[in-house]
Amino acid sequence: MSYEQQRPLGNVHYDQLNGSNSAAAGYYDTPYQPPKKRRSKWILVGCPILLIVLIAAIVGGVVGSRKARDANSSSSSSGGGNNGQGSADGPHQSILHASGRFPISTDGYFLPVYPSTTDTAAYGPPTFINANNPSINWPQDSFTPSGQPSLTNLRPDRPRLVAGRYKIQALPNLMKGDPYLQQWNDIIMANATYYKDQPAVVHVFDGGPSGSGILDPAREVKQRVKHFAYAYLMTNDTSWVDHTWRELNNAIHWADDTSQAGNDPTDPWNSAHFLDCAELTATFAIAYDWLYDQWTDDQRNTIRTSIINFGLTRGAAGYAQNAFWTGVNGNWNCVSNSGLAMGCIAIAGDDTSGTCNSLLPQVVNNAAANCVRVPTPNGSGAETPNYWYFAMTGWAELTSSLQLATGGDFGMLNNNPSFNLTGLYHMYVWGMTSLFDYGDHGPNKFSTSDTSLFYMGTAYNQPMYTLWQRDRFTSAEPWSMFWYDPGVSGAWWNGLPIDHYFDDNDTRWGSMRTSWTDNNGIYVAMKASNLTAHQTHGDLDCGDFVLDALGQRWAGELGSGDYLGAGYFSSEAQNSARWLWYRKMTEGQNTLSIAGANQNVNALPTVRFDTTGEAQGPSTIFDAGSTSTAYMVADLTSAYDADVKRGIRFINGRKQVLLQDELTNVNAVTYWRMHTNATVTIDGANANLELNGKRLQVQLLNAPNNVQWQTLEPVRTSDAPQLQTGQDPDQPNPGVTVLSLSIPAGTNTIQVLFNPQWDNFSNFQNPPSVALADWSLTSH
Ligand SMILES: *[C@@H]1O[C@H](CO)[C@@H](O)[C@H](O)[C@H]1NC(C)=O
Ligand SMILES: *[C@@H]1O[C@H](CO)[C@@H](O)[C@H](O)[C@H]1NC(C)=O
Ligand SMILES: *[C@@H]1O[C@H](CO)[C@@H](O)[C@H](O)[C@H]1NC(C)=O
Ligand SMILES: *[C@@H]1O[C@H](CO)[C@@H](O)[C@H](O)[C@H]1NC(C)=O
Ligand SMILES: *[C@@H]1O[C@H](CO)[C@@H](O)[C@H](O)[C@H]1NC(C)=O
Ligand SMILES: *[C@@H]1O[C@H](CO)[C@@H](O)[C@H](O)[C@H]1NC(C)=O
Ligand SMILES: *[C@@H]1O[C@H](CO)[C@@H](O)[C@H](O)[C@H]1NC(C)=O
Ligand SMILES: *[C@@H]1O[C@H](CO)[C@@H](O)[C@H](O)[C@H]1NC(C)=O
Ligand SMILES: *[C@H]1O[C@H](CO)[C@@H](O)[C@@H](O)[C@H]1NC(C)=O
Repeated sequence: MSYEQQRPLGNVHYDQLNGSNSAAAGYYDTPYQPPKKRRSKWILVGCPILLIVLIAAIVGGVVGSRKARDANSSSSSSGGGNNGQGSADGPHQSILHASGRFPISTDGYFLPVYPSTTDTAAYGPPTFINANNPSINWPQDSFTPSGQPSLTNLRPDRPRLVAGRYKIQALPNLMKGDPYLQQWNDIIMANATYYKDQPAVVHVFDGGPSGSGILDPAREVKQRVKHFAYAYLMTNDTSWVDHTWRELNNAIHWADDTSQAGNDPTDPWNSAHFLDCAELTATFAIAYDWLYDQWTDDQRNTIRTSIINFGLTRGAAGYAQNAFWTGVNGNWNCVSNSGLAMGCIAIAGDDTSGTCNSLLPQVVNNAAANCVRVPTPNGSGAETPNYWYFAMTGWAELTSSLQLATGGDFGMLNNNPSFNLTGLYHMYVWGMTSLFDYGDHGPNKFSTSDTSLFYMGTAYNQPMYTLWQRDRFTSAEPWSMFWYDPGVSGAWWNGLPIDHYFDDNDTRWGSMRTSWTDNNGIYVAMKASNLTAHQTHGDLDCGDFVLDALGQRWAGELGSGDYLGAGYFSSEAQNSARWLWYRKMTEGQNTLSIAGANQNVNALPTVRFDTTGEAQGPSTIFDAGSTSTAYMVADLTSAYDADVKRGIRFINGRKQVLLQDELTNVNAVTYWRMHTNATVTIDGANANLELNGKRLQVQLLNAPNNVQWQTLEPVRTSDAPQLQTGQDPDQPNPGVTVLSLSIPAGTNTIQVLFNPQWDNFSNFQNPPSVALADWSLTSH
């Protein structure tokens, strides 16, 4: 039986929880939005105050770190740190202390804003991990297994999960010298204080017990318990233990009331939707392990038997039944196995049931064969950029705990030789506002983050991952405190190419930008790959692109559809109900559709990508130069069963973007569609877009007869596949306009030029007309 058939109906249903069937469904599971636009139920229900606290904390952190930097400018650098006025004079070990945090603020999308400076020394080339300075490094772990690492030979001290005692002891001192650690600690403590004052997490079935379970509440409990347990470790204040117990006790008993539909006191962690069960198993494991000495015998027994009865035996049953998640290269495998392994490691030595004797090896071997395949051979996430977060959080929790507890990684690091590339995927899939967020966005993240990059940075000796991640606001969470390597030095952008082509059949896409440090520049990304093999989280989107410029997203994605819509996850087959929803069908993407039809799910476009290959240097000011360019040309014939090619490129030294489509002997009308939040005014061949006070001119060049701009509502055309009778409706997409062209049947070339209206640049050029087959690095 395929996993599609066994799979419960989706993960989580934001809209029903939220009380509104809002278009934001796709967005509010990702926290990376400007606060005013973010509409998570979490924000709506309880968080304005927290948000203010946080913003204050972030600003405070920046100000505070600048103070620290100023205070030390004379001792550790010749000219006052790296906010643009000085340079580090000596060997690089002083840079971290001298510099404080690199970003001077965050922008409207919470992305780091770097000071404009050509002071290259400040960013300390090369990037490296300075392992020899004890004042900025973790101490050595004194535990080394005798003989081969073994799942039955665990370290003698606790914690065994994520955070070693040797790190907990070293942290207060390291924090004093590292403004990043200090700031995260402050935010974590503030968040812990906020959570403790909230009522215990409410048990709510999302879409009913037969729907998608209790994943949101499970992850909220995990988020709180992580924070509370961390707060205890940092303060020895036992009230944090009491707050932890309150949440645990709640999550043991929240299904006791059997008059509520779906409640089952013997299965309060909802093992039918196993992610919920796995996340709660991990939560209880952390509480058990991190606070081991603080529990009464009764509490410890209760936590342990809950882990066994509500978590591990359910996982063992899943294995006995070959549950779908035991065989997939997606987040389900990583999260499920991680929870089970953490549960087993936490109770090892205390477990008289013997449940883990066979379960732990099974889980670890399974993860090392399946979870590790989430990164494709070039490092892309097998599902979507947002689902990557769930898979990688599970992977990092599991792998870091294995390493800490046993001294070994059991294949989690190197069974997939491309695993070390997946941090690059995450960096390149981030544009200058937000992710190239194709496909489903996934449920709310809560305890899920991208701080796995810290763990990867250390495990694969890739300091750039650590340097990139530490400037993200998402880093203020407890795992960061132990995964982060404070010995890093330099700038992640130093030497990093601005373009990258991810050349995998399953997820083939190109990422092109003007700079790593100027969020007002241009980011353009396009994909053209296998439409299946994405765990039913993809869209029919060959040729789909996003465009950022001037700090705005001009061409964007619509996000997830209705996870509880009947058939939403039914299959990736051509006739799947999934492809009848607007947000998943071809018309809902920024690409072409021939007479409204969906693309062929068996498409496998071929792609030509090239770049002049510039890498940014250590300066935050970067101009790739007037001959710099990159392009991606995709032959989309297999997607349409018609001769269709699409190319996108920079022209004019990366100041403009050209999108060109070539349609040859196409026998029906073709719709060119782009979704935008901008206000669109049409002026002949120009569509003038305005968004948050910024402007983008979209110019139609050499238009064939009668092809002209029009604006449409973000809904399907009458030509497109229609919803079936009784099928759940589309979500509305308020604020979104479709900029569109109708291209008549026959042979046509369509050229669209994007000109961002910077204050300081107006030297736009009209490119020559060059067939896609002749595009090269010097053709324009
Ligand atoms: C600042 O410099 C002083 C003197 O060198 C040193 O003792 C102190 O630890 C430094 N503080 C930080 C935050 O680096
Ligand atoms: C908490 O207790 C541990 C163990 O006794 C000790 O090492 C640590 O310094 C204490 N931390 C604080 C903040 O008091
Ligand atoms: C990406 O995949 C292509 C095609 O399989 C391969 O040639 C290339 O070496 C890979 N790149 C990296 C960085 O692994
Ligand atoms: C990834 O690992 C492979 C094999 O160990 C190695 O050849 C490659 O250089 C690594 N790449 C990165 C970016 O670490
Ligand atoms: C990608 O697909 C093509 C066409 O089916 C095939 O020839 C090629 O071997 C595939 N590449 C990989 C790495 O699987
Ligand atoms: C124009 O100035 C802004 C702000 O100083 C800068 O971010 C941007 O890169 C500049 N644009 C161009 C095209 O030079
Ligand atoms: C596309 O994905 C499917 C799985 O859905 C796989 O069977 C097929 O081989 C893939 N195509 C290529 C060319 O890799
Ligand atoms: C509109 O803005 C929201 C919030 O920033 C974003 O998530 C979405 O992708 C945008 N939509 C489009 C079509 O650009
Ligand atoms: C405290 O910190 C976070 C994130 O870490 C920030 O996004 C806030 O959202 C706040 N919240 C959390 C995490 O709860």
